[in-house]
Amino acid sequence: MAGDSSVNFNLLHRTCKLVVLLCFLHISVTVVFYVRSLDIRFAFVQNQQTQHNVTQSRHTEVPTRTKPKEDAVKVQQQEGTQSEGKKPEEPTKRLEKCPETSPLLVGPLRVEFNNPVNLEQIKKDNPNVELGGRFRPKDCKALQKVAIIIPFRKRDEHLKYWLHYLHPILQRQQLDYGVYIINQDGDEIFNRAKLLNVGYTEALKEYDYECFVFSDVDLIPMDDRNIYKCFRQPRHLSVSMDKFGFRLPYNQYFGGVSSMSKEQYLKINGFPNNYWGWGGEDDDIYNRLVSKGMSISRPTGETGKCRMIRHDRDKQNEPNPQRFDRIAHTRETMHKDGINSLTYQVVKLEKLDLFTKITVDVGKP
Ligand SMILES: *[C@@H]1O[C@H](CO)[C@@H](O)[C@H](O)[C@H]1NC(C)=O
Ligand SMILES: [Mn+2]
Repeated sequence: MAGDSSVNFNLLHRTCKLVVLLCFLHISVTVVFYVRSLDIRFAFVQNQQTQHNVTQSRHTEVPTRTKPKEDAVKVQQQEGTQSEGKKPEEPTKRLEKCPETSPLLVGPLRVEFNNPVNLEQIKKDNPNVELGGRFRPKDCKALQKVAIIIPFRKRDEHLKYWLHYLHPILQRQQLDYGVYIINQDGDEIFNRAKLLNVGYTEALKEYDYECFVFSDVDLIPMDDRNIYKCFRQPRHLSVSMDKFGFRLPYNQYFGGVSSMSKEQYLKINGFPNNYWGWGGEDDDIYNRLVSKGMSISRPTGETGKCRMIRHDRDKQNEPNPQRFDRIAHTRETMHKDGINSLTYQVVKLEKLDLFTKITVDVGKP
């Protein structure tokens, strides 16, 4: 009787051990394959980023450089008006939250660059924009505080158009916003992503911004329902550019205009500081987002239409030959290269009527 049960027990014990071992084996195999599939997916993404640009440059590099003359310039009068001659509100007065969708939006807009615009006129057209390019709605409390960061060097003509078109749009969107032009000092090779990091840092010194829109100076939205604010996922706003035939050039494209909340930005350690020259930094940012489990939110192709002001390639912004290699290693480099390793010197800080201009020395490669 006693021997019988010990045999049973032994058998049971061995079976259990076997089962546990099998489970363990199963889990290990699953984990290994899961990790490998992640890597493959990631490699696939990078391959697409690279593929697109290699074919792109073969076919279209030349045509984009051919049309140098622009700037016959036409101003399009926009009736972006706030309520007329009311007395300024008491600062203590409690405002109601602005509605989820602004009632001031008008939808599709005409955008053209045929007539010149001048700063004096833009200032007159936007009397409610305050020093430094700040604005907040008078009659309601904005849903988000948005800093608009624009990397810049020697593009004053483009900046005028940007201000002319964007100030009325942003006011109609009822945002509490500020415009920051981050001007790279000197003639060293351009570093877009590092300038964006500087903009993030400098804007936060001034106001408690919770959302950051990163925009090229030459991109103008063609629909004011494309809201320059932040969403649950990082947002890509310039989704159908005239330059790319009003289509996304590739699915992982994150260049042009994008927005990120403070949390989203910090989660990826900001942007890379070591992309000198043209290209790849936007793909690096995309890789950062994906590697942190985020996805890209976008407006529809219709709402997301925008125009780019035509221009030649800037001097000291040649395609960066290291960019393909860099974007292949984002995941290894992103934790030590980003907002935690940012260094720069502010050379000049100017509060102008329609924007804040911060001239910075970002160093050289
Ligand atoms: C690929 O092309 C896009 C669109 O011009 C650009 O924004 C991106 O930086 C390029 N990426 C690389 C790796 O060259
Ligand atoms: Mn451009």
